[in-house]
Amino acid sequence: MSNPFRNDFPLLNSTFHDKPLVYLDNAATSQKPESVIKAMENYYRNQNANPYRGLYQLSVEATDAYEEARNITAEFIHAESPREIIFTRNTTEALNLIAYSYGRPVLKAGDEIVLSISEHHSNIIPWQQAAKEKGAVLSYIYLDKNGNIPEEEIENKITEHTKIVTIAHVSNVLGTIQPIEKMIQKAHSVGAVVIVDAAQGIPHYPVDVKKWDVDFLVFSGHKMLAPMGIGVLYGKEALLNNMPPFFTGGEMIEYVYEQEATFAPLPNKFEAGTPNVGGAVGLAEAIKYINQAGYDNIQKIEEELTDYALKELAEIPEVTLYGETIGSKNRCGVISFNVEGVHPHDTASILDADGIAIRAGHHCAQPLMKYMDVPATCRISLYLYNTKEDIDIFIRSLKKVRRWLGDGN
Ligand code: C6P
Repeated sequence: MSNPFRNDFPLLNSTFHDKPLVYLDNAATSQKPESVIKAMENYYRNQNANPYRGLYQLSVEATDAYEEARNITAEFIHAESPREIIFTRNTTEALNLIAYSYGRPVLKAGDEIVLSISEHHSNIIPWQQAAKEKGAVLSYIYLDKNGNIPEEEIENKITEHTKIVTIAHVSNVLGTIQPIEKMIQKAHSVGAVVIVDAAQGIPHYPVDVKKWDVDFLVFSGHKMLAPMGIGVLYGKEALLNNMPPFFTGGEMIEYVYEQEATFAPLPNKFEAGTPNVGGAVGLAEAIKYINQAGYDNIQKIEEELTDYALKELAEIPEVTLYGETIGSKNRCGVISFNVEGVHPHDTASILDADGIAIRAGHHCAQPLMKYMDVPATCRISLYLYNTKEDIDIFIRSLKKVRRWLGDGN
């Protein structure tokens, strides 16, 4: 069956090394549909001005476009109010903001920050830094052999010492979907605050911050069809109101005196400097695209392709697969693997020569690599525009890798 979305993505019709592009690195960043590219072009052609600062019509229009993007984002994740949506550059910046403005003021010596061993470096290092400064400790939740968080780990690690639980909804290495609702309930029962890193979740699964009762949630636009340079921090209004600003400067103030300043109300308090209006416009259009495509349809395509790719990979004897098994409801189309006797970088280079884009390396998750006892993995990651043909081309090329580079051939 032909894919109903593929033709909306101009870059997918290009060739690389004279071969049609097979793009299987969606966990790193997604391609952008024509509608997002056009919306941004329209903004820069017809509406561009510095928002908030000008009293002239064009600046008012830029402000309106930016605030409309905030409203659309708030509705998309079911936030109570657009004031709870802070635009950042990306997930990394949003996590740093929380660690700085929420973590540092509340943490004390002996407090624990609970996180999983599969977190991305962006959800580890900001907490290491905050913990070092405050004498707090990072307490890791370890995974079972399929990459799931076991229930006992939630029970044992989230305790009365826990002040913060910070967890990725979906692992960027194993594609495992973690039991965040259970973790939120447990964390709240001990009075801890929960941050969900939705960078790999929100491109594929709907988010309802109210239903989850999550305290903070972060994601990047570029992994969900929007441009790079725009990200989102959601925070409950009461928490955000009590937090000091992260960056300071223009437009985040109420009044500036020679020796001190008062700060603007939400969300401006956390958005110092000229914002990325074009990026926010692109994000709003990406949200419209996802809403129109429908998460159900996105998941249906991805589930079929994930099962197909796992089945094909499992039939290659030299391939080791990591993460949940075929047919599991606990995983998405992020698939890590290795080819026996071949360095992942070599595998990726050979595939690249056939026009196939995959990621190889530690995927910014070195503690997980150490836990899995592998130096690196190859990773394919799927999105709504991928096809069975993409997988077939990938598998054909992968079979060459072992023939060319594997031990004893
Ligand atoms: N993972 C990957 O190839 P930024 O770079 O700020 O947009 O996103 C950081 C980030 C945070 N959390 C998770 C779970 C992620 O997967 C990522 C980004 C990409 O896996 C690039 S390293």
